[in-house]
Amino acid sequence: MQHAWNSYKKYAWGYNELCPRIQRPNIRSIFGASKTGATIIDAMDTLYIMGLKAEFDEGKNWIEKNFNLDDVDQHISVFETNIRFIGGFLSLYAMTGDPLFKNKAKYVADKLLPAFNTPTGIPYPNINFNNGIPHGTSSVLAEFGSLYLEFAYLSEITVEFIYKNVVDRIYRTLGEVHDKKNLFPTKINPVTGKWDYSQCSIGALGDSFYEYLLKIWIQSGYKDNEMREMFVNSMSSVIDRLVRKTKSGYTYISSLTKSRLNNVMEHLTCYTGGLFALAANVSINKRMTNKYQNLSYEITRTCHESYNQTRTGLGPESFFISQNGKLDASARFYLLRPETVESYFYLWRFTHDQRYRDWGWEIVEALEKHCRTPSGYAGVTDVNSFLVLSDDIQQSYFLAETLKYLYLLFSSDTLLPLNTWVFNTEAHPLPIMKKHHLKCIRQSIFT
Ligand code: DMJ
Repeated sequence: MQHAWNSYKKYAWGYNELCPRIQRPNIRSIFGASKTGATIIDAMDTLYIMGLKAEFDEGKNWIEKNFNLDDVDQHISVFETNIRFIGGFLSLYAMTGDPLFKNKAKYVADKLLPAFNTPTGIPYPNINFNNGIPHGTSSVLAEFGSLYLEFAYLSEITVEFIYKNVVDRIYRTLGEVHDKKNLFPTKINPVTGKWDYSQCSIGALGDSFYEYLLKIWIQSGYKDNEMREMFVNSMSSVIDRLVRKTKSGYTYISSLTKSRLNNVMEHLTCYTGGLFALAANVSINKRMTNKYQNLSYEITRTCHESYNQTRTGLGPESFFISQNGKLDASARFYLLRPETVESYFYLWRFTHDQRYRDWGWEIVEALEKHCRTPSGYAGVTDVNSFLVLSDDIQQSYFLAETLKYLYLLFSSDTLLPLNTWVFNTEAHPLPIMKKHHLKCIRQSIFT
């Protein structure tokens, strides 16, 4: 963490991300070339839990004096801004109680509010912070479905209902435009409410929507029964339609294109090992606990195998395991992604089976060997290559998620216990509500 942070500080301080090899800011970051400090904000809660006080103070000082979105004159993702900036600030507020972070979270959320001004309440995918004009014709399930945890908590701490109201509206609309029996398509037009039925996925474009159904129920103090129902129904469809086993005995989760199964599993889908483990552990549906538990072991084993069989020991972006048990990597790059280690973390917490720490340590070694550069960390272009080439990007989520989950994997369970905290999809922990303070109860989703 110190190597990643110090390198970013030396070569890209204030910019969004670092290119460690050329020792320059990543001007092609999803947040653009401006100095909006995505790496600082994403990394701060990791620094905090690691007790890196000097680095934390540097970050806080930058946030206090320099953080500003007003001049960003380009289309920026509503979702990414929410999970990394708002999620990061809210976690910091929850852990430190410092009002600076609450105010910054509110400032960013206010920048996003114009995006919700659609006939359906489903937000536009992008917004220009400089002029407040939203943009885009197609909204992605994983994106508009991963706003609730942050907006609900923001309403809680500011006692301003607007944030929770806009995200409640999304789920009311979903109740109207979906039959609640089937999987959700991954795209919808936010103006007309018409779905684009071509793809269903619990990986890319769908992933954190499903993750948030479970976590919204947890965040509500296990009270939000509509979210529970949506999660349980969705998981039945996922199990029926997307979960398969290879002839060699590896369970994997695929996606559908025009109702046809794509027989690959994505790295992004590897978070589902942790998702099913969490669902089983909080007993969201007692009848399914064993099933969820088994799936969590099986999927995590498959994802481990996707790392285990490559030359670098890093997992490919997408893969299949063939009849004879051999890994076939269909997209061979590795982007410093966290999903597999995220699953190891949950499985470790729930089982204390040493194998998950051993598997996590294998990742640490592979990262040190193939991703570490003299000035930070970067992904690799081919996990199977003899000559490993770097993609030269130190993703901000590497500090927010990959390093945090690795650290937690080797820490005591009393650090961020799972009966007190729920992690957003960028690994920023938010408190589980002990009781609902809010008077603005959502009208029923299922009318
Ligand atoms: C992260 O930004 C989040 O975990 C998101 O939900 C999915 N993709 C990246 C990491 O791979």
